[in-house]
Amino acid sequence: MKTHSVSLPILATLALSVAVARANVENTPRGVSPSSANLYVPDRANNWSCLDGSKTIPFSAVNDDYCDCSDGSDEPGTSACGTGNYYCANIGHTPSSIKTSRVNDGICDEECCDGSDEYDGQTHCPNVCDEVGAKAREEYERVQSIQNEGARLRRGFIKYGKANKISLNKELENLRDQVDEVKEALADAKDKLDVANAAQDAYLEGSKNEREAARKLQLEPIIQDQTKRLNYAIEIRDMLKHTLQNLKENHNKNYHDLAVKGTVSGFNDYIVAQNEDKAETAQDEAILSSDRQFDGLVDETSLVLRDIGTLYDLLEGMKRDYNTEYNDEAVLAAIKVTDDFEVTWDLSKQDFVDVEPLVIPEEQPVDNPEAEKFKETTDLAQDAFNDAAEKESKVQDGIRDIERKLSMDLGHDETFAQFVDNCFDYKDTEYTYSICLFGDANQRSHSNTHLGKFSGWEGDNYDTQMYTGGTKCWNGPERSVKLVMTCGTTTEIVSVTEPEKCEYLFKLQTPAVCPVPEGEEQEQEGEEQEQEVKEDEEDKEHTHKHDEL
Ligand code: MAN
Repeated sequence: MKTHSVSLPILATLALSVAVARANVENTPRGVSPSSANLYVPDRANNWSCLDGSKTIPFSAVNDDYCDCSDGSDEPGTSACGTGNYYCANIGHTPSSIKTSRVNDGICDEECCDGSDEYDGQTHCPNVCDEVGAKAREEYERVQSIQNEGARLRRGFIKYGKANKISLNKELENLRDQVDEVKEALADAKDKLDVANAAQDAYLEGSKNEREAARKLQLEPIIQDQTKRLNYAIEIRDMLKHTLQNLKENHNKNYHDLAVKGTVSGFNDYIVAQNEDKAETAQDEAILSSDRQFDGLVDETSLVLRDIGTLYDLLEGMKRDYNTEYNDEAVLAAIKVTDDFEVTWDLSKQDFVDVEPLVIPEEQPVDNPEAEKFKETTDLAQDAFNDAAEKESKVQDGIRDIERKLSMDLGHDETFAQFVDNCFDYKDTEYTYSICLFGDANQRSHSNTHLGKFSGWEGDNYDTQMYTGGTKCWNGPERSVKLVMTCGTTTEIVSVTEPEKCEYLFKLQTPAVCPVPEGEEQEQEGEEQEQEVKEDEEDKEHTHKHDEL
């Protein structure tokens, strides 16, 4: 076992101690940082104690490539202990340290750009600190200039945000002042409209008979035509019914002709259904006007035509399949009726051939100045009411919109005010992603998938937002977005990824999160308070003056 013996006489040690101490500061053992140099000074006996106090060894045993101390502090410059830290001065760049186990391990460590970690001559590590340092300084400058420009822009955002808050509050106050006024105007317009409508209704009621008479005259020919059609249809329907009734009663039951039996049974069903229909439409009476009279005739005609169609189907079915050898007279009579009827019937239209539906003419405008006047008055009242309603909802919508904006958490200095409802797109090879800040996030390809709605900030730094409650993922959670912001001189999405299925990570660079130089935030807060106090005073003064008036 290697040991260290104390050989210097005590006196000589004492005499030398000051000089040694000085020399030690200058000649700090390899691997010791300047800030720890004072810990590597021998005592008067030229001994040295491990930093954990566990052992005292000759100072010469420091960095002798043998590990004496249990904390490894005696070998800061060799890998003998391997657990301590080796300091690289890295002149030209930034000092750094590596684990002592990496000293003389044959690898040029990046952290030691000066190459001092490989000094045993086995591996040559060139000193690249000037070069690396220059690059690092360049990068630092680049980041610094982004941050400076970003901070400048952010100050602009804050200025806007604060001014915007003030103007929103003013606008809100102004709109709230208008509420009573627009409500009253609306109620007033509603009253006027009611009065105008009532007057017009009364007039129209009074002139109803006159209008009715004119309309009756106008519709008389067409009503006559439709009545004729209806009567003709009823006549034919009854004739077909009569034919089938006759068939039912008089056909020869001994023949058991299935076609005849089928038709008779269909006819029985028709009679039953018709009785039910009658029960349902029993209350349909009292035609009030000529228009309703005409409409009623048309409806009734189409019901009769439908019956005719049904009855004809029954007869036609029999005609196709009946047994001609039986020569049943009742059957032959029904076939004859079918043949005669068939030529008058258009199967596709389910109406008689060459018959087109009658078209009801428009009501002739009554040439009456009094009626015109009433109409004009109600139209004007209606327009005024619409205007008042529009004004009222504009005020109410405006209040709701401002209240929504004012309730939003836009950062402690209102930095994000100008981003409310601002949307940003990002295209990757498969999808176009879009996010409207404080709104919704979407993913588009051939269709649109909702990724979530703004649900709040995450953490206290105002640099991460969550959007949740998107379209449910197949066999998974509802889609959601985490939006992480980093400092940049422009505001844009720089990447979108999906680290977990249906959980998206949007990265947004923006000046809004660039660090504001220290002290400035407090300065701003101070200014803010000052501004608030000033506004309060102005308000008080205003109220005071108002009261005096
Ligand atoms: C769609 C997209 C993807 C998502 C899958 C999940 O294809 O929304 O982003 O991973 O659905 O099924």
